[in-house]
Parts: sequence; structure tokens; C-alpha cells
Amino acid sequence: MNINLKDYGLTERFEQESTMYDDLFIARVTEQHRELYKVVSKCGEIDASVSGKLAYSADSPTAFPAVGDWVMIDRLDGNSGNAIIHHILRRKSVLTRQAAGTEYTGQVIAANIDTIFICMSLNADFNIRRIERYLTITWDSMATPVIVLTKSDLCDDLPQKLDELASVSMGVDVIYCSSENGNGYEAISAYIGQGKTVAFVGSSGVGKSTLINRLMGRDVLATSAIREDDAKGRHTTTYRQLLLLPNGGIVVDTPGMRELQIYTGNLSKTFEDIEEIATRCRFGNCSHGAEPGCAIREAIKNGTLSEKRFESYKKLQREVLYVGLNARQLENEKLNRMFGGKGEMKQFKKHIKDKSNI
Ligand SMILES: Nc1nc2c(ncn2[C@@H]2O[C@H](COP(=O)(O)OP(=O)(O)O)[C@@H](O)[C@H]2O)c(=O)[nH]1
Ligand SMILES: [Mg+2]
Repeated sequence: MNINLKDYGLTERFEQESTMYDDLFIARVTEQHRELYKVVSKCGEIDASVSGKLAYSADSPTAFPAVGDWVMIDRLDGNSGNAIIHHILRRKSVLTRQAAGTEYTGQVIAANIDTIFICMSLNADFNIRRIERYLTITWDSMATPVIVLTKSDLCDDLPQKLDELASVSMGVDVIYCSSENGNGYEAISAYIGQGKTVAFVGSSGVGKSTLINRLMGRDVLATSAIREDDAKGRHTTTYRQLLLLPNGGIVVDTPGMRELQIYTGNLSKTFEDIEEIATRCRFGNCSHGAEPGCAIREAIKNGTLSEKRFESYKKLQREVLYVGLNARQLENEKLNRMFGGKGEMKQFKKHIKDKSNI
């Protein structure tokens, strides 16, 4: 089989980097099932697993290949067993989340994505705080976010919802669509083209798989309403998968994202408005508490900044800050927050000691 990897998104940058590795072949990861991968090379799809060296030197799960990664493999046909993945080429973008559990462990949702469609339904799922969370993660990934509001057929106050959204979506394109009547599909297609990789993220049930099936022109992915009578095996996906679209372009479905915890995030981009207002505070290190000349408090008072948005900013800021800290650092950080810094904490400890000496 002769495959043009440009259809799979191969660009000069990756091609260039691949020339560093003699005797290895470039391929893109299309599926991941725990330790087993599927990759596509110029000779077609083949099963692959990571080399012992790659696994050994990986200091975090994010150092393992993920769907969308460009990798270097040692063979092009599976006759002599699985291909071995020796290297991951430098990611152009990478979407991560915090893995379930308490420890700071990142998980790559997908790599080398150009456009991330953040999907939210216009009925039950609509929540602009959630959009802020998704934007924080997406801006950090280096992919371009586009907000896709789904199920517009089930919404009777669209202008109001769009208005609400506008207050948190500066600099981001917003599309609304319905798979009931096909509205908005053209707008989505405008972001999709040969060699471009897109991914759909959002709560389950918002219609991501339905959208992808429509773009594919056939039911490739299971959608939740028909999952029960799925016995025919017509639908396939419960894992992350990279699919080639019939009219060009590559799409990654991301099932199972019930809740998105932050691993790394970019607040400056998501909350540009707040960071801009904060530059006008009298004090550079203003905590937006009781200091005089606080531009944030002023903006909240005069209605140019919503208090809820500011609360959301602070909440996400704490998350972004905390996730990067180990247990010990976390404890220190909490104390710092409680006492406003090491100096105050020392004083407090001294105070306790003095008291207990009496
Ligand atoms: N009314 C309406 N229902 C939709 C629309 N898009 C998807 N659905 C339904 O919403 C349910 C969940 O869709 P699915 O694609 O599985 O969501 P996913 O979990 O995000 O992949 C299914 O029953 C779909 O038929 C839409 O635009 N309008
Ligand atoms: Mg789905």
C-alpha cells in the first residue's frame, strides 16, 4: 500500500526532524490501547509498541506516544512482529489533562492538533464557567480553540446564550450547529482541510460523535442514544482514534472526558480582559483584596467585570498553580496563602510559642 502521509498531516517540519534518524521510518499514531498502538506509515497501518529505552527514560505518562504523535518506527510491515516506536518527534501542540486520582499526573489527550473544537450543547450542558476551563487548557496546548455550540434545535434563547458566551470568548470563533437540521456544518467544515488535524472535546452527550459521523459521511463512531442496541458491531469507538475525513483532513475523537481536570493551563490568554484590568491596579502585586487603587474591584463595582468571572479566574489560577506542586510544596503553598507569606507565618509561630510559654 502506498500512502501519502501528507494526507495524515505530515509537514516539512516533521519530515525534516525525521531525517535525524537513520534506518527508522516516520509514522503517525492513529490509535492507542494501553501499551499497544496503531501507527500509519507510508506503507499503511501497523501495530506498534514502544521500545524499552523509550519506556525506561519516560519520566511521566506524557512522555509516551499518544494519538496524533509523529513517531520513528523500526519497520514498515508487521510480518516480523509489531513495529517498535523509538522516538516521538517534537510535538507542535499537545492537549493534556490531569489524570484521575490525586497525584500530579498528566495524560495526553491528543498531539499535533491544529484546531480544537470545544463542544458544548445549547441545552443542559451550557455553562460558561466550563468554557473558561476548556479554553484554559486549549490555549495552553498551542492548538487554536473554536467553540462549537451543539443542539441549537433544542434552544429557544440563542441570542441570550450567545451574549453570555461573548463575555468569556474574546478572540475565539464561535459556531452554533444542529445535527437535526444540519445548521452550522458548513462553518465547521471551513476549519477542516487536507493535512489539518482537528479534535473534538467536551462533556459526553453533547454530540461530538454525531458531528464526526456526519463529517465522515457514515456512522463510524457510536453515539450514546444507540449504544444500547449496538449489537450489530456497526459502531466502533471507545478509545481515542484518529480518522481520515473523506474530503481531506484528520479528526480525533476524544471519548470519555466526563470532567476535565487541568494539568497545564494558560490563563493569560483565557482571561486577557482580567489581566489587562489588573495592570491598572495601583500596586504591581495587588491581591485585589483590600488594597487601595485596585482596578479589579473597581471594574467589578462598575459592572465592566463580572464577579463570577473573576471568581472563576481565581479558582482556575489556584488549580493551575496547585497541580504543579508536590505534596510538600502544596502544604507550604497553603500556609503561605493562609498567612500571606513566610514572614507572617514565622510571626504567627512565634506568637503561638510565646503564648504557650506564659
Ligand atoms: N436534538 C439534538 N440531538 C443531538 C444533536 N447532536 C447529537 N444529538 C443527540 O445527543 C446524544 C449524544 O450524542 P453523541 O454524539 O453520542 O455525544 P458525545 O458523547 O459528545 O459523542 C445522541 O442521542 C444524539 O443523537 C443535535 O444537534 N440535536
Ligand atoms: Mg462520543
